[in-house]
Amino acid sequence: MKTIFKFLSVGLFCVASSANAALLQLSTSPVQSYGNQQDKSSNNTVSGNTIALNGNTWSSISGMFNIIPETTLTFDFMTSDLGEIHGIGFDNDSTIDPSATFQLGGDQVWGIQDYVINLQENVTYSVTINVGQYYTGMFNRIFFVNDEDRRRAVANSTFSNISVNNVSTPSVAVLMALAIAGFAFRRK
Ligand SMILES: [Ca+2]
Ligand SMILES: [Ca+2]
Ligand SMILES: [Ca+2]
Repeated sequence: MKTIFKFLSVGLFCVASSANAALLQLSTSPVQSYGNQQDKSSNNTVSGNTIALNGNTWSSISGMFNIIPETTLTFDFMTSDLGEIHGIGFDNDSTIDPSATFQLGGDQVWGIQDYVINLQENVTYSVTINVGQYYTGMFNRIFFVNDEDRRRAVANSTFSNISVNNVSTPSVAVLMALAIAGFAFRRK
């Protein structure tokens, strides 16, 4: 009986933990140019769950993204050379849209401003964006902005550990509570 509860609680804990973590496998999908004439260099590198953009680069990666009101987008962000716009968002075409772009920083004001950070170079920031509170629906690409309109642009952006989370927090909380209850029961 004790063993059953042990497996049950461990199982529930795993479900609770994994339900909210869906790391994007970026390298399985080709990177596309985004922003039409905005994308000047298309200089990006992708490996695993990391995309790095260099110069004046706007890129997107195809996928099926169902954004519901509870959806959050989490990732780590780092730049070693600040540009004009560092940002991220979801779209269904390659035309730029400030209402879909969450700006993280840079010295040009553009897009949704609620997640702007006073970015310092060479510092990694863990970011969580409540995307579903801004827009919902099906989107066929996630895009990344590294804007710097000058010759020999040297700005860069690195996004890693990107995950789109569609499980509402209460569901996870309930599963966690069940798992903890399982552990507590087992201890008796
Ligand atoms: Ca530009
Ligand atoms: Ca668009
Ligand atoms: Ca610009």
